[in-house]
Amino acid sequence: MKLSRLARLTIILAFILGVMGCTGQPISTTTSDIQEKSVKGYEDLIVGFSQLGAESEWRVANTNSIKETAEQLGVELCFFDAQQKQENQVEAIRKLIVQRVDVIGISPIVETGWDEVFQEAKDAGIPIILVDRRADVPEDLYVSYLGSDFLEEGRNAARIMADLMNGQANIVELVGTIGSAPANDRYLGFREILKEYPDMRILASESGDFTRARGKEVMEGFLKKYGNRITAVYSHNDDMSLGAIQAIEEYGLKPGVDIKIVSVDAARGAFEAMIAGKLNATVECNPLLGPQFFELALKVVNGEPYPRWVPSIEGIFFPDNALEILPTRKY
Ligand code: GZL
Repeated sequence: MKLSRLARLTIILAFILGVMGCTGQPISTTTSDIQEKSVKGYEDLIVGFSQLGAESEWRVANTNSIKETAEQLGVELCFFDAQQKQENQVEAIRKLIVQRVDVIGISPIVETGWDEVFQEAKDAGIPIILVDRRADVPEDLYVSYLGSDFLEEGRNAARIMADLMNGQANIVELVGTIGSAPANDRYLGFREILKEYPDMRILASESGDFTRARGKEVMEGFLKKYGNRITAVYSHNDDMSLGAIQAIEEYGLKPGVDIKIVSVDAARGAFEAMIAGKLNATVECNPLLGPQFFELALKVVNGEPYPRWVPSIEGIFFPDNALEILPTRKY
């Protein structure tokens, strides 16, 4: 029987990946290994993870948490960084299927475009856990979501800004990656609360793609167009806020004073900016999801009960105690 080129390539890839563990270490296969253990421990787990990239302090901390926790628990981790490209995440899932991992974790860069490859994982009997970001797929294509309530983060940002600005503001908004769950929901949650404040207007809203560089560029454009009419910035993450701070200073205004800034993530850089009087509040979005992820993965693999959503534990931070809290921050 003549095999197609794709079939031949898949078999070769399966052989290579099959004898190489996810971490590149050969997996020793003895008779006892072949007889599946009834209940697995962390040291028996082979976990695949498709990370979207390394665009922000938050993402780097999220990756470190996943890798460090796998190391501590003795989990075989097969980790792929998609460098901000959805097609690389799709390819990673297909490699993890060939690798026959026990479970796949993924932080989908955008909400749509996952049905086909998630179905392939399901057909291969490999459960998918959504980590950090959600995907817009049928409920049966993933087993659980571990992450934040981005809508509530947006609502909290609006509540804080209304309080800070006494219900009167001309706001510019730095939006996260277009199409991503955090950007979509932080956008909606903010507007849901803003409806209660007729004197709080959004002058402009544009994506800075969660990066510091783009956040600076977009803020420069806002300042060019609206100048000191702007009285407040709502930024979907701290990296873009730090870029906006630079742009505001270069424009000749004082960030945190002339233009108030409310941000999301609660990364170290935000605490440093609050201590410097350049940022007014940050709504925490916790990236340290490693421990919760592997605990959930083990339950899924062992068929133990687990929730469809494991919410992250988060707070809201202000300048008044930023100096005291900064040393305790892990990211
Ligand atoms: C939110 C996460 C977002 C962060 C950004 O859970 O997906 O992506 O808010 C990061 O800093 O880039």
